[in-house]
Formats: sequence, structure tokens, C-alpha cells
Amino acid sequence: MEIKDLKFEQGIEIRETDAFLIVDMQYDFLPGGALAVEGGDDIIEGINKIGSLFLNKGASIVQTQDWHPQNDKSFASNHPGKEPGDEFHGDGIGPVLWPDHCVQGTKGAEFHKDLDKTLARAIIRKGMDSEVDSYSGFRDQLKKKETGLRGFLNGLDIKRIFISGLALDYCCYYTAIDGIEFGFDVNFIVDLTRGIDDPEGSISNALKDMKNKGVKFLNQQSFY
Ligand code: VGL
Ligand code: ZN
Repeated sequence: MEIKDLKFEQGIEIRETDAFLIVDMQYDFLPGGALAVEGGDDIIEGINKIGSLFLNKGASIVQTQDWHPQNDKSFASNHPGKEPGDEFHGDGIGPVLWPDHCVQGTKGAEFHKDLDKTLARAIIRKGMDSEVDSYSGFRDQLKKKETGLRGFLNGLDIKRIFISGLALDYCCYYTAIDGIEFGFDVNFIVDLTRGIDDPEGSISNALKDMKNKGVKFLNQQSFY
């Protein structure tokens, strides 16, 4: 399943009970960063634009922020002899090991300067447990501990979520399928994400799985 095979929803009207999620738009995931996603900076302007559309409708905007301790087990550097990109299938870690990225309090963990910081009602941090990674904005990979995002959205009576940001095949994808499992109407704004595709095929696998689970696909045009 490739992006060109997707069908996109049209004519979406934003409601007050919608949320726009901006996933991990941090220096380390952008070109020049430790775990740069190709073309990640191309989506900043569109995110700002769609974000202000949501803001003007009284909807909620939430940013997630990958926020790892330096001793994080998802980093290859914490496994002697391992390199970033090496396969790893630990309990809540993997399927690959990453370079050190988004370490708490570092420049790489900050949001990109061009991202409009006035939009978000909340910032949800994740990946703070050194033993268990959290790709999803909702909870860790073992599904044991939530981040608070579900409670926040439920508290505002939000029914529909719209996902943008990085990376398509990791944090955006896991956030989307958890959103479905938690009962939200999940909408994935494909042209406001970019993927890593490591291991190869992970973008198309993510798209296929989201489609099967009932995630809807949109692009920026869907709102006009
Ligand atoms: C992410 C890999 C490791 C992401 C975060 O934001 O997609 N990917 N940590
Ligand atoms: Zn991470």
C-alpha cells in the first residue's frame, strides 16, 4: 500500500470537538537532527496553516514531544556493540535501535523554531521511561502506561482527531491505531507527515494497517 493508492476524504468541516495533533516536530527529527526524517521541514508551513484553521474554529491543538532520558534503552549507544539502525526486539524496545535523540532538555528535543508555538492547548511528553519506548502519543509500547492524552481529549469531549507530524511510520502511526483502540474517529493528514521507512517497507505496512483498522486518510485539500 503506497500513498498514491490511498483515497482521501473531502469537504471536512472542522468542529469544536475536534483535535489537531502535531506529533514530534522537534529538531532531532528534522533535517540536520540526530534522527532526521527526509523532507520533515517541508510540512512545517502546512501544519501552521491547518493549525490556525483549527484554532479559528475553536478546536483544540495538541503537540507531542519525544522526551528521552540519556540512558534510554531505545538508543543503540546504551547497548555495547550495537549501532543505530540495528534490529532489536526487546520488551517495549525496537524493532530497531535509534541514535540518541530528543534527550530531555537538549536542543534536539526542542520544537522547530518555525513551528507556530501559539497554537497548542497542551504539550504531551512521551518516551520518558528508559526501559520502555513510547511511539504513540497515547501510551507506551507495552500498553501499560498512558501519557494523559486520552484523558485530556476525553475531558474536552473530543471525538475526532487529526494527525500530522513525524514520523509517519512510527509516532504518527502508533498514535493513530491507539486512537482507534480508544474509540476516537481518527483522521490521518498524509501530506502533513513524512516517514522514516526503516526497516524498509514500514511506511507501506503502516498505511495498510491503518486502513484496515478504520483510520481515514486526508490531505490539506480535504479541509477546503
Ligand atoms: C520516533 C523513532 C524514535 C517518532 C520517536 O517520533 O516517530 N521515531 N522515537
Ligand atoms: Zn524516540
